[in-house]
Amino acid sequence: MFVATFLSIVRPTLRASRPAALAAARRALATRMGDGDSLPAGFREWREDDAPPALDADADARVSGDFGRAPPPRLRRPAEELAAALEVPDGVCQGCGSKFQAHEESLPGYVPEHVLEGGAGRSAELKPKAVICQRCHGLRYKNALPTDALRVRTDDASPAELRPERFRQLLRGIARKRCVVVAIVDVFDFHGSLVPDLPQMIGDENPLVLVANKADLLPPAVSAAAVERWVRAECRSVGLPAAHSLHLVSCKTGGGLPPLLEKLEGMMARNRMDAYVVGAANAGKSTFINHCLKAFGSGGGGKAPKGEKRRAGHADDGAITTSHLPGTTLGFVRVSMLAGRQSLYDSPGIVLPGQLTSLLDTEELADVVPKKRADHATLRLGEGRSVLLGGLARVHMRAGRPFLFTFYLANAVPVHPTATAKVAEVVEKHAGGLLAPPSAERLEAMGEFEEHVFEIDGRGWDEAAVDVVIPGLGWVSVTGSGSCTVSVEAPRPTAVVTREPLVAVPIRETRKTLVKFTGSKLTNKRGKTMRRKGAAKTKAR
Ligand SMILES: Nc1nc2c(ncn2[C@@H]2O[C@H](COP(=O)(O)OP(=O)(O)OP(=O)(O)O)[C@@H](O)[C@H]2O)c(=O)[nH]1
Ligand SMILES: [Mg+2]
Repeated sequence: MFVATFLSIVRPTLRASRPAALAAARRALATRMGDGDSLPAGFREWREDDAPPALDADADARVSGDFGRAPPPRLRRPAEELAAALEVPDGVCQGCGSKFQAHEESLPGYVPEHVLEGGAGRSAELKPKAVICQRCHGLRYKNALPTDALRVRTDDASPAELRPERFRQLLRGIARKRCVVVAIVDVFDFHGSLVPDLPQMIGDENPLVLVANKADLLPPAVSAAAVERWVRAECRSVGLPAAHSLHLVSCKTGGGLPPLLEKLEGMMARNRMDAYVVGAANAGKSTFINHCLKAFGSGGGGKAPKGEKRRAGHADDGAITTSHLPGTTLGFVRVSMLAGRQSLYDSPGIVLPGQLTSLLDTEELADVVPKKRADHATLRLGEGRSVLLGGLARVHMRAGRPFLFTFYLANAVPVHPTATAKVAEVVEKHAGGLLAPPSAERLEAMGEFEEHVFEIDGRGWDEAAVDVVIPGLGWVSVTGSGSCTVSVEAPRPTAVVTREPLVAVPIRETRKTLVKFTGSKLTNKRGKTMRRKGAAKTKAR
């Protein structure tokens, strides 16, 4: 096994600026709690076959706060001055921006010849309804690609049209235009969705509107102001140019979008600028544009093809294709805004190689990309304990005092604690079954995992010390007193890193909702076994 590639030390200097009194109080608290073997109030020792208490029943009600369904934006102009509509040239798929072609099914834009002649080739007035390519049709209505060859990959095996390098070149052209750049990041996968060459795409002069999307997935107790402060600090630390404005939103529920839409419309109208929506694949760019279409007067609403159900949350006719597959949009898609005076462009997302999602197939992605807020689990792990995150990653408590580990992952990824000494045996026995995704064969194909080792200094039981991020999968927040060595094994080339905790005070939240997962089951307060949401998908495939 390949060991210790990435050593991250949580520097004591991070705490040096805090008031001395607070530090002393923490030290006193840590001492009262003993040498780390005793637990803070509200926690008890975890045993392998422990029956965990139930999640707080009203957690969902408390959560949404600002990120529930939002009212439409209050706009200062009459609707006819704002009218927006999807406008793609003839011969281009409005779902993904690819040029139509009828000769090769495994290339983007494929439409069978009779459809091309009957629909896509006709002028706008004659078109019965918008034709979309076979790839978009598969993603919209079957949640899958017609063929795996149509996937955007980071390796050189894929055709030129599907390579991230082509998309990067397209996006770099934006820097030469005078426009507003709307950069979208997925706040639940922040470090997996921050495009490193974003500054080169924005250009020096263009105003940047930063949008932290998927706020509906964050734990209930997190305040929007705290998340915004955290996003600003993280952006500064990776050298992103200062944003003109920052918005925490959920493009799924519409929460936080009204002020963003007002701001965007104002900037475009005042400066007579077009706007480009950019970001990593899967960040939610197309979902955002579809919201703009709805808010400014033109939206989906077409019917699903006969015999096929319309999927909730999926784009329909009159909208851009969205899906959990990274690399859905393949070209610029234009939306005319402000009654045709300006344009808003969707763009292809960048598939980043360090993201675990780039290794997964569509079925696995359906499990791993979170759709709704998960039940976040907290476990206390001592030396020699490990937690298996489905078959996709393993967290090991290598040395030091026991710490609390809070797992922020999609619900369909099982959190399975075991002894480190038994990991190989448990993986061998349960791969593809209890420990799915992925299937046993796909796990084999992922090859040897790489181990990343981190030295962690605790900040006491009331403040998370660090987040260990597995880009594309989620993160583990580590809390405790003293120090410990933690390692994470994940398939190459997943870039496991540490960062300042997003949820700074996880303990108070998780104390009430302490959940311990064993495989795909959890037990409620009355001792009854409940199936975890999404657990049906974790059976052997
Ligand atoms: N929970 C949640 N899911 C979201 C949100 N916004 C988008 N999604 C989901 O995230 C996935 C990706 O959304 P898209 O809009 O296709 O993302 P994109 O940035 O256009 O992706 P590419 O076209 O691949 O670059 C879809 O499954 C969306 O339903 C959100 O605010 N909350
Ligand atoms: Mg898209």
